[in-house]
Amino acid sequence: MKVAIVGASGAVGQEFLRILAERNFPMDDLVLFGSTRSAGRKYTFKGKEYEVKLLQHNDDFKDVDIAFTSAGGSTSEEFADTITKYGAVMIDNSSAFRMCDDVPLVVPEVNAADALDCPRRIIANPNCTTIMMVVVLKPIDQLSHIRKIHIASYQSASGAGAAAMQELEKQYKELIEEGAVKTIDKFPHQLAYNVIPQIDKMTSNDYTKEEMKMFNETRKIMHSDVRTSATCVRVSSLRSHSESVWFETEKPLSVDEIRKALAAAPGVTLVDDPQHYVYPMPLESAGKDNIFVGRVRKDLADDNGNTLWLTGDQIRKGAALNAVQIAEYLVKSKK
Ligand code: 11C
Repeated sequence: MKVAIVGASGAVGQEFLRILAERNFPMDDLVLFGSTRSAGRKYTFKGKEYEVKLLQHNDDFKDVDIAFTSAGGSTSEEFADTITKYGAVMIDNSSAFRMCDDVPLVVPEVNAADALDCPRRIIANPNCTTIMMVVVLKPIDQLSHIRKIHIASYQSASGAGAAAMQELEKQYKELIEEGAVKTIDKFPHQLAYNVIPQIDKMTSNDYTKEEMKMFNETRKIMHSDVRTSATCVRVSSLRSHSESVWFETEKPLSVDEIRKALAAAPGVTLVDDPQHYVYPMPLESAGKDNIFVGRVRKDLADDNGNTLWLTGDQIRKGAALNAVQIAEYLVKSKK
C-alpha cells in the first residue's frame, strides 16, 4: 500500500502525517507532494525522512494506491486525472467534487458504504462544519427523521489554514506591541477581539458558500430531504470549531432519549452537566478525535424541536481524520 499526501506542508497535510502514524495505517510507502513553495521541504514519518516533491502532470502517481489531497479546489480539479489515471483512489478534502453525482461524499459514521461506489476513483471529504454536525445528528435522525436544522457556527482560525492561525496570533501580538492590528490578509477583517459573520464567499441568496455547503452536503451525506439554515461565523479560537444546533424531528423526542442515543454513538462524546459548568469547549476538543456534545435541551420555541451544542477539532475529524477513516474503511472492505 503506497500512500500519497498532496498539500503535505499545510495544516491538514501535517495532520495526515500524525494521524497515519498514530493509527498505524497499513502502508508500506509514502510520497509527499506540494507546490513550488513547499517542494524540497523534509518531514519525518515513523522515523524516516521524506522530501516533498513538486506536484506535476507526470507519472508520479503510477504506484500510488490512496492519495489524500488537501491543496485547494483548483489544484484538485487540475490534478484529479493525473492522480487517478493509474488506479489510485483520491480522497479529496476540497469542495471541488462534493456535489458531483458520481463522487461519493462520505462521513464513515454516517454513510461509509457510499465510499464503495466511486466510479471516478474520487471520494470527497465533506466540509468540516458539516462533518461534525452529521456525526452528531445521525443517531438522532435514527430515532425520528430530522426535518429542519438551524445552526450557528463558531469557527476557529484553523479552518482557514496554518497561515491564518499564525495571522491571528500575530494580530494579538501587534495589538499588544504596537497598539493596532497591521496584518489583515487571510480574513476579510481583524479577527483578534472580534467575530466575523462571513466564511467563504457570499452567494446570490445572501448565504455564504460555507452556509450553502451545510445545506447541500448534509442532504447528500444523510440521504435526507432535511433543510439546514446556517449562519457561519469566524471566532478567535485557534483550533476546533463549535456549533449551536436547533433541530426539528418528525415526532417529539425527549432529552433523555437524545442523550442516550448520543452516549452510544460512534465518534461522539457526551459532556453534559451544565448545572456544574460542564459542557464541551474548543480548548478541550482541540487535538482530540471525537465530536463533543452538551447543552442538550428542549427548544422553547418548537414542540418538536431540541437544541444542543457541539465542538470538534476541525483539522482532525473535520478533515484529516475523516479522510483516513474513509481509507481505513476501503482497506477493511477489500479484505
Ligand atoms: C473554514 N470550513 O472553517 C472552512 C474550511 O469547504 O473544505 C473548509 C472549507 C471546505 O474556513
